[in-house]
Amino acid sequence: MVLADMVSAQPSSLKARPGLGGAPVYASFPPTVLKRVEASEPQFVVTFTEDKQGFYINGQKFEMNSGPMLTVDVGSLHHWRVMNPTREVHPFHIHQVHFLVYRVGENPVKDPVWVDTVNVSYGSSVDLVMDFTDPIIRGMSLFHCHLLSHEDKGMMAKILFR
Ligand SMILES: [Cu+2]
Repeated sequence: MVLADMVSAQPSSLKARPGLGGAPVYASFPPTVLKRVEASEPQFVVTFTEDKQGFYINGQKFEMNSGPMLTVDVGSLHHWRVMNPTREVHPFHIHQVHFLVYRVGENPVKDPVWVDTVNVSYGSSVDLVMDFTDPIIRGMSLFHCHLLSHEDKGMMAKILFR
C-alpha cells in the first residue's frame, strides 16, 4: 500500500551525502514491456491457506531450516499471481523487491503503482509484475503474509535470488 509520497527538499538545505537525491535506484519500464509481462501466464502462483494447525503458502508451513520455495535469476520482470481462497484478508509482502499491482481479481487496476505490500482480499487474487531487475537483489530472501500472527504460524516462504 502507498504509505507516503516522498518529495526532496531544496538541495541547498541538505549536506552533500551520497545516496541522497538523484533518480530512484530502480528502473522504469516502457508500457509495451509491462504489457507483455502482464499478458503472459503467471510464472509463479502464491496461494495463502490456513487451517486449525497453522497458516501456509502453497500448502507449506514455513520452517526455519527449509530451502527456498523457488529460485529467481535476477535480471527480469516476472508475472506473479497471489491467491487468497481463505475467509480473511492476507497482505502479501516481499523483501528487497517491489511490484506493480495491475489486476485485482478479474478487474484491471486503474493507475497501477509500485509497492512492496498489497492486501489480498478473501476469495480474491492479485496479479503482479515483480521487478527482479535490480542487480543489488541477492541471496536468500522472504515473502510472507504481513500479519505477524499469520507469518509466525507459517505463512512465509524463502526465495533465493541469484
Ligand atoms: Cu495472513
